Amino acid sequence: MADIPPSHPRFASLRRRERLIDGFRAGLATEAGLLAHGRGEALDYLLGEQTHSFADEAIRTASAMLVCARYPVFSVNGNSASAAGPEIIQVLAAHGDMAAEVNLFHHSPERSRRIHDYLRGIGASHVFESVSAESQELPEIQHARRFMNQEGIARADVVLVALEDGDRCQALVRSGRTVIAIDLNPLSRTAKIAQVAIVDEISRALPLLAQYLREERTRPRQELEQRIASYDNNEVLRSAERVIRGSV
Ligand code: PTJ
Repeated sequence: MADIPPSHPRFASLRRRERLIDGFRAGLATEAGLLAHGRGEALDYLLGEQTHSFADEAIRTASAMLVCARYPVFSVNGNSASAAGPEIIQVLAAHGDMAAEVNLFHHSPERSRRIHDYLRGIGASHVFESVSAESQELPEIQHARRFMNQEGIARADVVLVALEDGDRCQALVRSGRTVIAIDLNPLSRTAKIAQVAIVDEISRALPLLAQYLREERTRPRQELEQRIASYDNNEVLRSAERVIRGSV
């Protein structure tokens, strides 16, 4: 990791960039992933690199959905593993019954296995790979993202996706699953299609999600269901867009 002084005004953002570069060098992320991260950085800059109240509301609702879920799965790609590996583990641990599944846009068996092994190595106990000998397929998508592990997303009722493309998000929703998306772009198809869009930087959002999961595991179901019912994703996206437009 480059030697960035903590006094640098954009220390946190530069550290996050270094994580992506390290992930790329370790073979977790792709070149395209570095570009996707740059787009995220630009949006995060416009958001003031902070978790806004609209994101907090989405994270709280996501926490309620994950607690109420029968079987939730965290869909992990090269960027999310690189940018937020330890924070993904925090969320899995805070939930207790949530699995992870490696699902890649630019799929290769080697990179999928590498990300799987990386997550296992840092503490994930239930990690699957979407592409396996007995995968099931999501209808409507042509590329490798259509595969679902039989023990993972194929069985899931709630899927948490991060830095995801719109086609897969849409196919997951159409398949009857509830989708929670983390995406810094409130205008993306993913953010609009997901039932809950967390417009926040992934490594900042996940520790807060882990905190809420720990606090809410024992809350009455009815209270959590009320929160889910009163959540308005369109309003959350409008608020995020207002902040972004207001800062340019
Ligand atoms: O590892 P792979 O092969 O599965 O590929 C992963 C990438 C991210 C390259 C692939 O899914 C992709 O091309 O994604 P997109 O379509 O560029 O979408 C990524 C979205 O995530 C964009 O809307 C970005 O603004 C957003 N984003 C980027 N970095 C972050 C982010 N959102 C939250 N936190 C970030 N750090």
